[in-house]
Amino acid sequence: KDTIYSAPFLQEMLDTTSNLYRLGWDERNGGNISYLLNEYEVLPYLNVDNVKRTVPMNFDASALAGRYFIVTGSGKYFKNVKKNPSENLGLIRIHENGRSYEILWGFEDGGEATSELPTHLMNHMKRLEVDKNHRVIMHCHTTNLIAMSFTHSLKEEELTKTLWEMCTECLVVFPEGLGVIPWIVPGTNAIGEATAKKMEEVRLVLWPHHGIFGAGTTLDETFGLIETAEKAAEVYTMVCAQGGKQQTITDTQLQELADAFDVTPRQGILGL
Ligand code: 2HA
Ligand code: ZN
Repeated sequence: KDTIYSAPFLQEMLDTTSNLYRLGWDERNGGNISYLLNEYEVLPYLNVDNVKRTVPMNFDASALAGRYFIVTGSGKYFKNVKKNPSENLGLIRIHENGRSYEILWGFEDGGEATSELPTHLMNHMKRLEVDKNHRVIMHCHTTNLIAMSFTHSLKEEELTKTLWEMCTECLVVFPEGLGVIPWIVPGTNAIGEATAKKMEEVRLVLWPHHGIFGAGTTLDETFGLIETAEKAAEVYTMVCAQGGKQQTITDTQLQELADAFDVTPRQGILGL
């Protein structure tokens, strides 16, 4: 077998975690990623009959039984992933019973998958129901989006509208808008369930005073989605610092944009 270090999915994880760290969105052990892999992508690198450890889960992930994921580790630092992938990342398979996962590679110092695994797996299950190409769940601590969760309305329509206004790209990148859940203790099944419910309609869910969850078909696309929303939030921060809006993209212009790029803006946002 080839070394797993030559696997494209592993290199992508190293690049993505490094980029997220460099952007300042994954301080300390902040943030986590899970990336659904096809068995044929894993087989060139691993003997998948060689289970190193099995870890129980206290929720039902049977819809993902037999599926493979590369995931970041609980308590691990994105800063360190590139220099030590096999401690900070793991390749897991969801057990047939849906109640545990098997570690096939990584987490070499006895580690386990991210503390946000309930949210990740619940989101994967939900997104796969609505998008057969779905593969990635990404969580990070985007500075300006977190800041906006203190200063801006948390109504999804109002927050989405502000982000759409801040950068012309936004409406095209996330026409379905952004979901917002209440503040809930992280790492719990409850926050996973609340987030997954939103993921039925949207690919971005804000955890107020904490961070963002994004979903997508590739690491690049999911990262790009989060980057776009965070860029808009950064512009909003500067607009406020400069004294507030004097003009903006109008609702009519936003609709023209949607028509030009053939996207459907979420209902109830544009007052047309
Ligand atoms: O992994 O970001 O939400 C640490 C976190 C928890
Ligand atoms: Zn977090």
